[in-house]
Amino acid sequence: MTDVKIGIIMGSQSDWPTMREAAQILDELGVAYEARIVSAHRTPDRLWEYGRDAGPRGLRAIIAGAGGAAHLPGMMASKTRVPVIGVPIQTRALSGVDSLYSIVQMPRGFPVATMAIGAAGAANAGLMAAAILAGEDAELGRRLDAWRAALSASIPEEPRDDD
Ligand code: RP5
Repeated sequence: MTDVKIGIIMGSQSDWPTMREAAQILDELGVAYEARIVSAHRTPDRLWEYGRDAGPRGLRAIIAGAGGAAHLPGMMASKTRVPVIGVPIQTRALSGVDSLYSIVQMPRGFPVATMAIGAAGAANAGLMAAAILAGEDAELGRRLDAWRAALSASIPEEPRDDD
């Protein structure tokens, strides 16, 4: 067992600019995580080993991003009962609708908590993972509350003419 409770996995190096948004949120909230490239199609054995070991290693949530035929989150959810948060990567060919549909339409019994397409989805995945951990970590809960309050406070009440 390690202190790392959140795994961020992605199908390709090309997913990292998006998935880094999840990592940045976890950095801001002081949550330890690991980031790994695990591809359902290109490294299936790595996927299997990661899913087999995730629970015993102490992971509490896995953020999984993939694009196109995005089978990584669903396959991971089939291999471990550690909650899987899916991030559909925006693709050039189909704008990420392919990724979204691949991730969101899981059969009954093996859920993936599917986020929005792209960067916003990755950031929200970080927040979702932190919220899961906050259930057992009151200090983290307070940091998450403060993060949310700061975001609310940053929203102006009236629009500006700055264009
Ligand atoms: C998926 O294929 C990855 O998640 C990535 O989004 C997509 C393209 O991968 P690369 O060809 O850029 O490595 O498996």
